[in-house]
Amino acid sequence: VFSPVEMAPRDPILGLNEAFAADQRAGKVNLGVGVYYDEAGKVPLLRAVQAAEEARVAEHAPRPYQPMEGLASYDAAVQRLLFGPDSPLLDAGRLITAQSLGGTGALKLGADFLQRQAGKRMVAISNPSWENHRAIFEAAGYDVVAYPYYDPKTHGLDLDGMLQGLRDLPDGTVVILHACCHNPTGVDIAMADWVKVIDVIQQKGHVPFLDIAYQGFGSNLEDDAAAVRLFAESGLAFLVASSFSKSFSLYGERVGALTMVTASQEETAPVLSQLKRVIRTNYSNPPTHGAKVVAAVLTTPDLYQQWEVELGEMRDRIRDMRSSLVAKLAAAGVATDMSFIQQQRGMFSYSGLTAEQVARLADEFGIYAVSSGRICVAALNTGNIDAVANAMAAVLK
Ligand code: PLP
Ligand code: TYF
Repeated sequence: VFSPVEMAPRDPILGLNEAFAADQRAGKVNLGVGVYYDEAGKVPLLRAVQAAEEARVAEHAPRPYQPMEGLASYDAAVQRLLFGPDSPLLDAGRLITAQSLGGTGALKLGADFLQRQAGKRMVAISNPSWENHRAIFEAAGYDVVAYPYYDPKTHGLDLDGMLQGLRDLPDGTVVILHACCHNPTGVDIAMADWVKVIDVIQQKGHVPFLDIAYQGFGSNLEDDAAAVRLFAESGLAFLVASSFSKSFSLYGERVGALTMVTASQEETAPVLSQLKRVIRTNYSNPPTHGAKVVAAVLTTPDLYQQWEVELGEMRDRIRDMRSSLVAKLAAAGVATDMSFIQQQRGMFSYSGLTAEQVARLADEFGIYAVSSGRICVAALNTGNIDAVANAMAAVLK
């Protein structure tokens, strides 16, 4: 049974962890995987999370199965975070939220649901996008196409290309959109331009599927949800995949959610029943711990405030690293204007390094980045940034 099995290709991002681990050099730096590290180079345990966990452990609560759609208080809190506490959608009977295994799990639930229940076979992702978008939807049986997004000449958004690309897709295509802090480019869509994107999507009957994995890493929790809220105001039916891996630094607990906004109250019960079927036939019901912790933080004012402060600290540290990197690259003799790194948002920078330059960074300096040139700015700290800037300068010359 196993003899015909061939080696699968490595994940282009997670595969870097193995190469990094095998590197014996003391000064090695991993700018590959999108994880927030603190100034000490550690994955932080947020104080708000720790407080919620301590309270939870002290409860010595039993561990029954959860409902298929997960913890109700968590699902409701996710909706408030996405749409805002005053959103009319919260009471409109048009929202379905299911706790998921991270943002990845939310995308997979949505992919399976749309295929089985809406007959969807085509999905469009941005060019470029998070590599796993393509992989998840291909594995779910979709044809994956790309719409223009990033313009390497301006290091910015190719808005006209994007709008035309969306117009050129067959009507009713599922369109994956990064709600904020685009992975991998760090280039976001301005609010005035989101209006144009929504307009085309509406005209074409496309199915918007928003991916929000970095809420709080761009400007703040509210502003980073602005695109989601614009879609909410449009009256369209759409889907949202939330991930709390980064914003709560809870990567391994797999905390995410799929939210579906139906077009009318009548649609909600059948959609929920079919979503539960997708869940039941995949993993039955989700784990308890991460959702309990996140729900406690989101629903306890003190902890929420604490969390917002900690998110702000992470965001500010990344911003400091961006300006510092730009300054250090210039000081190291890089003649081209690298200030775009400072304009980009979220954890990543599309540095403009070529695959060859990225390979040299790893070979000659033990500095690992994604071959697309994406670097995780959140992995920089005052201890490694000089080495990174000097190495980047060396390969850019
Ligand atoms: N979507 C995007 C754009 C991401 O960058 C990530 C990163 O991990 C995810 C989804 C998946 O999140 P999770 O780790 O919670 O599955
Ligand atoms: O883009 C990243 O680095 C993160 C982490 O298959 C990640 O989103 C990377 C690859 C992958 C799963 C998560």
